[in-house]
Amino acid sequence: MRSNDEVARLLVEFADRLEATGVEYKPNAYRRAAENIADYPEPIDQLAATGEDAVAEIDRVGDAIASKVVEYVETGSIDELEDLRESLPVEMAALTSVEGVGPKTVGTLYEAVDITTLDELEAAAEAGEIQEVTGFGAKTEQNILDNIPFARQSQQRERLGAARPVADDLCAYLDTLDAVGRVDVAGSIRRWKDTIGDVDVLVASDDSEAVVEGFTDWDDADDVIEAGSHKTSLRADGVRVDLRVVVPDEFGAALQYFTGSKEHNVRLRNRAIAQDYKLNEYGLFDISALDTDVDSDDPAGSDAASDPADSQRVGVKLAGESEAAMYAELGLAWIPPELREDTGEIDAAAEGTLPTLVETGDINGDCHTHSEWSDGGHSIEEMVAAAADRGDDFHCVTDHATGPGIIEDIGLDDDALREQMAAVAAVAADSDITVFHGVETNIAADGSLSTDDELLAELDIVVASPHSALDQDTDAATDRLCEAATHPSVDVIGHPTGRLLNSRAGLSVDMTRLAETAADADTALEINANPARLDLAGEAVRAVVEAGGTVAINTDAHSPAEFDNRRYGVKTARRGWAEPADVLNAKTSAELRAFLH
Ligand code: DGT
Ligand code: CA
Ligand code: CA
Ligand code: ZN
Repeated sequence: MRSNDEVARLLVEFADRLEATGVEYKPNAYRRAAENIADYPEPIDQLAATGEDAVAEIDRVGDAIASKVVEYVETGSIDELEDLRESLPVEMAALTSVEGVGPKTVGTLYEAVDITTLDELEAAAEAGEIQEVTGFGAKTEQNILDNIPFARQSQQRERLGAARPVADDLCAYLDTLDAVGRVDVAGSIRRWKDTIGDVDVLVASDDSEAVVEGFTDWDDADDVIEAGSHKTSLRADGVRVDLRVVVPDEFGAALQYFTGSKEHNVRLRNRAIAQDYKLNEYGLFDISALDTDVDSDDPAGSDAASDPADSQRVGVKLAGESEAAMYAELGLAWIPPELREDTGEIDAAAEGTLPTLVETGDINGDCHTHSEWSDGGHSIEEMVAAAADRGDDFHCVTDHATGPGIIEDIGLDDDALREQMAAVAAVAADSDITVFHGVETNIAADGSLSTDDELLAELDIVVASPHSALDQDTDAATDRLCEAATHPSVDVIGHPTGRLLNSRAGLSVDMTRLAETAADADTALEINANPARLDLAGEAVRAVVEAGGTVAINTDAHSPAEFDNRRYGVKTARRGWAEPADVLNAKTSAELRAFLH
C-alpha cells in the first residue's frame, strides 16, 4: 500500500534532486503537488488505480506529475527519479536536514568534493575542505558544522504528528483481531513526547503467534525489521513500530515498564526496592520472605532450562494485570503518562498533590486562526462555522499582519485590517458562537510590532509572534519577547521560540524570565498545537505554570481540518503540568473577554 505521505515524500525528493541539478520552477511545482497530495483526504493509491486523470483532479497536480504518481503506485518506482538518484548518489534527505544546506548546496558539494552522506559532510567541514569550494567560506563551513548534531538527531526521530496517526491506525486494526485482548501504545508516544524514536505498541493475548502474524499482515506494514514470537518490529509510513505481546495477567506491568520514561522507571524501581519489593515488566512482587540473593541478576542460581523471565517472577505477586494497581501497591496515585519524566511526579503522587491536568474537553475555542484574508485556505464564515460545528463557544480570527518574516502579499497592512473588522463583525452577527477579531502581528528583532498601536488597541485580541531573526542570542531573544509581552495591547505571544521540530531550533529563550514577565503583564504564552511546532514545549509550559502565568492552546489553523491538531497542544500542556485554570482557552467566552480587556 502506498500512502499519501509516502508519495508526497517521494515527490519532495524528486523536487530536491531536480533543484540540485539546476532545474528551475519545476521543483516548486513538485513541492506544491506533494503538499496537496499529503493533505488529500482520499487514499492516493485508490485514486491512482482509477487512472491519471483522477490524480490530476487534485489541486496543483498536473498531468506530468499525475503520471509519475500512477507509475509509482503501479510499479513501486519512478524511472526518472531512479535516473536522478543514479547521477547524484547522495542521501538527499539527510544532507538537506542540516539548516543552511539546500538541494543546490548538496549538488555543488557533490561535484566539488564528493560528499554523499552526513558523515562525509562533517568530515569535510572538519578538514576545512568546504571553505575552499567556490561560493563557500569559513563562516558557512562553521555553520554547517554547528548544525550537524541537530540534523543527525532529527534524522533519527519522527514528529509526534507523523507517528501518532500511524499508532492510532495500528491500534484500531489490532483491536479487530480475535487473538488480541487489550491493546495500548507505550513508550514516548504514550507520553506524547514531541518527537518519537519509535512507536511502541503492547498487546495482551494468550496467542502471540496469531497476533504477530496479524501485525505483519497489516495493510500499512512496509518492511519487517525483526520478527520474533513476542516482539516484532516493522516500518509503516516511514515510522518504526515495535509490537510486544504479553499475557493478560502481566499487561499492566508491561504497560508501566514500556511506557517509561527510563528515568521515571529507575526512580520507581528504587521506591519498590526500599519497600522490599521487586518491580519489573512482569509484575510487582513482595520478596521480603525470600533469600536476598533471589533478587540478584546473577543467573548462576537459576534453572538454566527454564524461561529466563521466570527468575523475574518471584515472591508474592502484588500486581501485574492493571497498571493502576502497580502504582497503588507502591503507595502512589496513578500517574498520567505525560508526567512520567522524573520531574517530581512520583513525590507528587505519593503526597496526593498531582495536578488535575487539562483535557481536550476543557477547551472552549481557538485564539489563533487564519482565513483566506492572509494565508488560510478558507473564508471567515467557513472557519467560524467549522469551529461551531466542533462544539466551540468562541473563535478568534487572527490573520497575519504584514511585516518582518511575512511575505508582503500575504500579510494585512493596517488599512486591510480595518477593512476586515467589518467583515468579521458581519460573520459574528450571524453566528451562534462568539467571534473575536484580532491579528497575528510580528515581533521584530528589537521587540517592536508590525501593526499601529492605535489599531492594536481597537482589536479584540492581539497575538504577537516572532517570524524572523530566529538566531539571536538568549539575552536578545528574551528581551525581544519580554518587550512584546509587556506591550499594553498584546494578549498572546504566538509560537514563542519559532522552532520547527526536526528542522529549525528556533530562538533560545530564558523561559523563567519570559514566563515571569508574561505572568506579570497578564499575557498568555502560546502552545502552538501544529505538530511541526509544538511551541512552547512541555518543559517551557512548566515554567509558565510555575510562574503563575497563562498558556493558550491554539491550533493556528489555516483550514478546518487543522482544528484536529488541538489534541497535540493539550497533551503538550499536560506534559507541562497545566491545569484548566492555567489555560486561556479553557475560559468561557465571557471570561476570555474579561481577560482580553
Ligand atoms: P523513543 O522511542 O526514543 O522516543 O523513547 P521511548 O521512551 O519510547 O524509549 P524506547 O522505545 O527505547 O523504550 C520504551 C520504554 O521501555 C522506555 O520508555 C522505558 C522502557 N525501557 C527501555 N529500555 C529500558 C532500560 O534499559 N531500563 C528501563 N528502566 N526501562 C527501559
Ligand atoms: Ca519508543
Ligand atoms: Ca521501542
Ligand atoms: Zn498563525
